[in-house]
Amino acid sequence: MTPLRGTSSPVAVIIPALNERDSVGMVLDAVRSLDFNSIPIVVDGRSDDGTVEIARDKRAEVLFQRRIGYGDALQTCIEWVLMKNAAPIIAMMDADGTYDARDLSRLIEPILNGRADLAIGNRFHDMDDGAMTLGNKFGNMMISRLVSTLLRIPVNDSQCGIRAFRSNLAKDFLDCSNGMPFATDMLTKAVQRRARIVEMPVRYHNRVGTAKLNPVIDGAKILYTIVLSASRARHGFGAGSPSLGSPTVQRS
Ligand SMILES: Nc1nc2c(ncn2[C@@H]2O[C@H](COP(=O)(O)OP(=O)(O)OP(=O)(O)O)[C@@H](O)[C@H]2O)c(=O)[nH]1
Ligand SMILES: [Mg+2]
Repeated sequence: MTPLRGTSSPVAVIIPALNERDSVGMVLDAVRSLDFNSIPIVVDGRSDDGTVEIARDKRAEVLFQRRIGYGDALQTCIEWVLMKNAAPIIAMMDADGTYDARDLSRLIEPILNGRADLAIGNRFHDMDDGAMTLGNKFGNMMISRLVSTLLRIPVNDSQCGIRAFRSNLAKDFLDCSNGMPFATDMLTKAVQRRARIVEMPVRYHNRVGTAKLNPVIDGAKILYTIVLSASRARHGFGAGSPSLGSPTVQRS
């Protein structure tokens, strides 16, 4: 892998967490052990199982989201990063132990070397047995096919939760869905900004702790969002190109 370029700034790593005490510490340790400087930020959904205390013990920034939902948590945190002007690149990954923090390096690399504005993982490349139920796998593949066709982007895993993007792009993500459809909304906004999107293979492990996602209810909401977003996107494609600077990252 090409070495990470630049020396000036860290990467903000947003970690949404809702009752993830059995995995959040491990995730933070893994982020800290990466070969670039990071600001790990746990954005909590009012956990009552000690998640926040563990995150604080690990010296992560801890934010409390304003409302409820996965998308609201991410938007709370993105707004904080932008307000603080904390990092030129923002990454995100779950607190449940499913993603491998080492894949963050792979995701930020195309952004650093100027090839992409947003990098998204593809879990179908390297998935542990049982990490995704057959139903979820099928649903994810169908949704991804739909997203990729409607938005005309080469994405095979549109709901993947490990991503990295330029902070300059992030303002557009602040009026997205508060729930799980946030993941799709982000892609729509990026396409409207004519951002360059790349997909990188990532690992996907079995979850620690209990799922917060309801495959049927959340799946239906995601589908609804796709149809809505796609029709909006078709009307918004003329919005113009982003003026995105060159981010750099501080190596530890
Ligand atoms: N702050 C916050 N975090 C949330 C919320 N809902 C889910 N999360 C976190 O967001 C991440 C993704 O949620 P998951 O329940 O793992 O959803 P998923 O990855 O689609 O589903 P699984 O395949 O079951 O893991 C996890 O780290 C959750 O703890 C929420 O409402 N608020
Ligand atoms: Mg998960």
